[in-house]
Amino acid sequence: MSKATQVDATTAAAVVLERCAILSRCTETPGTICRTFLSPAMEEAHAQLREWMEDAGLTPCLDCVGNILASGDAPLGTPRLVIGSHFDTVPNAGPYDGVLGVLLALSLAQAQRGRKCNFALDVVAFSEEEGVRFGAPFIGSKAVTEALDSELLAQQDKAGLTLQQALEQFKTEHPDALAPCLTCNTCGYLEFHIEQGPELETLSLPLGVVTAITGQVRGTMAFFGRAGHAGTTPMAQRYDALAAAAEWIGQVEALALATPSLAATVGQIAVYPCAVNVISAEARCSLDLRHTDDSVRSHALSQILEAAEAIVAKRGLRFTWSLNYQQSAVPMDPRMIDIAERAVARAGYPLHRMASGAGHDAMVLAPHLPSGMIFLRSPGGLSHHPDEAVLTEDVAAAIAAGISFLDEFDRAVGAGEITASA
Ligand code: HGY
Ligand code: MN
Ligand code: MN
Repeated sequence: MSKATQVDATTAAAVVLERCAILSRCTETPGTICRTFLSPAMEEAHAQLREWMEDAGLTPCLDCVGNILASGDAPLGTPRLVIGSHFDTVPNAGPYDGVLGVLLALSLAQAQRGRKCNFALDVVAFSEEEGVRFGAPFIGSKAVTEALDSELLAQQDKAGLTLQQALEQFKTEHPDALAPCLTCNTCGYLEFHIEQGPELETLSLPLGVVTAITGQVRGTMAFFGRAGHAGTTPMAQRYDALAAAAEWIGQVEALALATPSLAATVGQIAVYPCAVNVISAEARCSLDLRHTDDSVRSHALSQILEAAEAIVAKRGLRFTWSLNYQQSAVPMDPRMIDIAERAVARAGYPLHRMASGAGHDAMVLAPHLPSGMIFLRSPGGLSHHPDEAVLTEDVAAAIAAGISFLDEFDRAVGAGEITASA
């Protein structure tokens, strides 16, 4: 292993975990972890990340969607590798989803300092991956790879502010924030992330190399009935929107249980007028539907919409469906998979290729850059939960594999297998 690999990965792992704990205190809800897009908690995290990025010898730049891209010093034209992840969270989150990838990247930048090689290492922290505030995920990584379209900019948060207005407000507060973009000559993206599922733990493996990221559809299903008196309206004469939604949610779950590898989740429901003694007039449900095979996912969506049609026909109600987000399954770059596998093996860990059931910024970068992901085991397969965990020895394994990845990537750039984008 190279000189850098002598870096005591366990000591470096302890620093990464301590920093995860520090960042978990940048939260909108003291006592739990919640850090949403452009919130004051995110601003606190900006300050802390910039300090650590400068300590690692990088130059951090804030952009006008709240991403921070921290660049390593290198002559103009040097090919660049970006390593990072997101640092926003879901509500009541765990301490590792996203931020662990940013802090592992910083640990590698620290280990890389002063090393002479064919590429420069940049670290990125994306500001909005979860889609909590505006219902649309990946705003941070989308902003650096493509323009944010007018439909996305018009999405509103709970306070009725559009994304466009929120970005204008942020720009006013941060006039030197740059236009979102990757440094020129960026030729690769690597993301470390907790698996967030049970596969690696079931196999007793510390690391996994991701082959593809599942595609997903997110939307809102709204049922419309008629409000009525809970005491005087006979059961057979009701147009109960919440009862219709409940029937539909049960059918969504049954379909997913009957379709191998399909994941379907109704995570939100809003009811109107939401009173104990009033029959519901409206019930709006979120739908998150995922499968690595786009045709299976789209067939499942048709079945879910047909189920809603049958339910409202039977009950004399109506429904509307609005698609909020659609993303096809995305394969990782074969060269990055190969480099990651060589790195994991060189670091002395068993190899395991796997698909990702969770979405990640790498799926947004992949159409623009050779992209790869390395997963760390999730104890209990738990994530999007305060008990989300990661093992110190697995963080040390990721650091050792990451340092080997830098060596292997350096060889690949030197051999012309990966070149700087035009
Ligand atoms: O929802 C997801 O797949 C990811 O955690 N944003
Ligand atoms: Mn997440
Ligand atoms: Mn994540």
